[in-house]
Amino acid sequence: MFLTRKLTHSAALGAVSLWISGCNPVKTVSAPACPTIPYATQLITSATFTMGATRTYPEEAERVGRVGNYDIDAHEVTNAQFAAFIDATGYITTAEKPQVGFDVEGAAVFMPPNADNPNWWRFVPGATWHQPEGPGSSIKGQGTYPVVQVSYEDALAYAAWSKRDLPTEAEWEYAAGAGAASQYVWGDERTPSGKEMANTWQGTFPLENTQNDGFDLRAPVGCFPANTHGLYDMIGNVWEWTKSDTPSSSAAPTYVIKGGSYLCAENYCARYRSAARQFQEADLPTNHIGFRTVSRQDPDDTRK
Ligand SMILES: [Ca+2]
Ligand SMILES: [Ca+2]
Repeated sequence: MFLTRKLTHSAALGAVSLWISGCNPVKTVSAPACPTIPYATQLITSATFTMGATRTYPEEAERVGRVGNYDIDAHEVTNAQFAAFIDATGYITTAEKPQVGFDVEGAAVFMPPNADNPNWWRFVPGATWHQPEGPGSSIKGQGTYPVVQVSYEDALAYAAWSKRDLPTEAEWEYAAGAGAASQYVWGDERTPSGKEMANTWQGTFPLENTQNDGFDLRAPVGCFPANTHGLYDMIGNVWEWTKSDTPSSSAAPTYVIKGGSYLCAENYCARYRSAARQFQEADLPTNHIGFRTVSRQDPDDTRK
């Protein structure tokens, strides 16, 4: 059953309506085998570079970016890593507390629109990092999948516990783009020789996902080729929080998220590029945003 009234509005997600679910909305997909990627970091050396792009969205205007020396997680923070943090600290995530505008625990979940509800983001009571699509879903057997349903505060808390930090947008973009001038970090073709290079959406969003890349939702980290810095899933799989805030008209502060997700398609979003950016309310967890962490040689060096 749907409640179709709009209870809140997110700058990044558009209208979000309340979903009262008696069934599990998750599709079952036969996923290809993926190698196990051990936790590792990659060292990035200081640079001044061109951030942004001129050929796409206006918010990506070219500007000078600067980074110091830092290392960055080779893959997105996984469910297993996040579970270790929860076990060690007893931390309670944002989604596990009553949410602003809804007054119950839960988070935003993507669902294809239908005749009853044109919104594709719906607030699902009970959706959390350990049941990302709401009651009935689970992360059992998904320890190597990226954690989602984490707010900015949750991501920052994990980073602090691991004695690391979230990347600035410049740190993230430099590590993702690796200086590439091409449309995609791997070249100007989205699928060279027909090969999917990242977990995105194939088909017409939001109605048809052909899953040519093998995944309807998230993929285990490291299923797709690493970039030239040895970093996996910088493009696609899940969006990633940065600690770069942005001006916002919403009540909550907003931060830049990077890299696009499994919901980015050619006909919508298309933000699976290093320059792409979106602005996300800090307190709105969703099932397509995760994060990775960095450690700076000089902890105070968050130059822009
Ligand atoms: Ca996919
Ligand atoms: Ca990603």
